[in-house]
Amino acid sequence: AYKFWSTQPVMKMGEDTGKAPFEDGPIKVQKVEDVPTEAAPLVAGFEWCTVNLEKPEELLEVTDLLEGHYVEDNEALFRFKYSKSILNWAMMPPGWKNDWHVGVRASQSRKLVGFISAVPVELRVRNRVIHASEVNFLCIHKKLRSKRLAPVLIKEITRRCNLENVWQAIYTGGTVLPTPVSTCRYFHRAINWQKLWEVGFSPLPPNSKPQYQIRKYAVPDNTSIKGLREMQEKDVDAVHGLLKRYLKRYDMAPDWTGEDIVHWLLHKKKKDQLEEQVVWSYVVEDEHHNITDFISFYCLESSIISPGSKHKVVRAAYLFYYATEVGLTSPVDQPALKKRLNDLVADATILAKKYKFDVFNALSLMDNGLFLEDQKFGAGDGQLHYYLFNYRANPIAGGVDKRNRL
Ligand code: YNC
Ligand code: MG
Repeated sequence: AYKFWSTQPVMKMGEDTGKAPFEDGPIKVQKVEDVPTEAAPLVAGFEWCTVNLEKPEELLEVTDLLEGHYVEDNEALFRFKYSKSILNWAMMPPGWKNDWHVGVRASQSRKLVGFISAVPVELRVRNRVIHASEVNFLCIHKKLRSKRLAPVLIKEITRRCNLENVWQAIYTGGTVLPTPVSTCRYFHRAINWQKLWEVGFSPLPPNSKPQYQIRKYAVPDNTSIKGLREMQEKDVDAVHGLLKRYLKRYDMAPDWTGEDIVHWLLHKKKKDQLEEQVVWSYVVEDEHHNITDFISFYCLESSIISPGSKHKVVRAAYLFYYATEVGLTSPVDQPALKKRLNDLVADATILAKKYKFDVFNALSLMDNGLFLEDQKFGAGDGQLHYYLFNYRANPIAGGVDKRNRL
């Protein structure tokens, strides 16, 4: 098993369990001058390319490949549908490199049949910050599956990261590989229950009726936190400080600059009026004009695969970063924190409804265990495993454990 992964610098399955804590650190250390300057050849009939996402026609090729061939749920009812704007957002953050947008084309037809990407990230694991990359959007055309092409793509993105003196990476996925550093569960909060039921996403519980479910998931029209408003450019420093302090609570988190905050949290309305909004961020400004909280979510649609369906997509809001000062005393005032997070997420749900989302998704990470149940999120069947490449790390207590402690 794991013919490919057993050759890679990742922890072996079980290497981390039942052991006394060990020291976190790189698995193997290499030098840029030892990295091959050319890509390994692909099987006959295929060739490497670097995809230029700034060219609309190339961006479209990636959205098309992903729309037809990217991640599906276990029952193959839905497939992630990444829009052009979300791909721009996800693959072109500060410091992005064109070289890290790697494609495979069929030599004859020029058709894009494979893709993998990486973006730079300063990743803190416990008390060390790793200059790493985040690998995402690995996708192979359905007709080319199970031909051992994925390892070739993974080795090529590794080579291109190594050439830039990047030796560690973080990546996530639903499949079990050696070896998750943490594992989370997906939770879903219905907003448009009727539609979610019609498309087979939400079940009708035994002894319930559609009208009961609709009532259960109803949300008010207006938000309740005093001073809650859309985040603006002028809030960047305050949100940056707030998030830095809040993320100290966790063993693994990105170490963002102010520029990252702008990119990941601010919807730039003026840049392109036509561009669809990807991220929604809100702050709470108190009576002294201090920013005491922020919360954000992003939009990701899923196509409904069944051709006969009356609905074409499910529009999902994914809870993104948040932070608060409330209850963040030392020691933490758990009831105050819990109350505040519930209020923030309740308001975020109201806003997600206002912007026509069908469902609000969240993972069992950060402090989400403090509000998931009260805010009517239900556990989904999906898990998300977090992996580190070329880094040995003690397991990070996942949200799954946290959830069990509720
Ligand atoms: C996966 N998701 O185990 P072994 S997530 C990593 N991540 O290897 P083949 C994966 N490895 O077991 P197929 C993987 N899925 O023999 C499979 N593998 O050691 C491993 N699906 O290759 C698998 N996107 O080509 C096995 O398989 C080997 O044709 C088999 O292709 C796989 O983006 C795939 O789910 C996933 O498009 C491309 O099924 C294909 O099935 C597909 O015969 C739908 O491959 C879309 C999908 C994955 C989303 C994601 C993160 C990817 C991370 C990759 C690892 C990065 C490592 C760090 C590199 C940078 C280092 C630095 C510095
Ligand atoms: Mg293959």
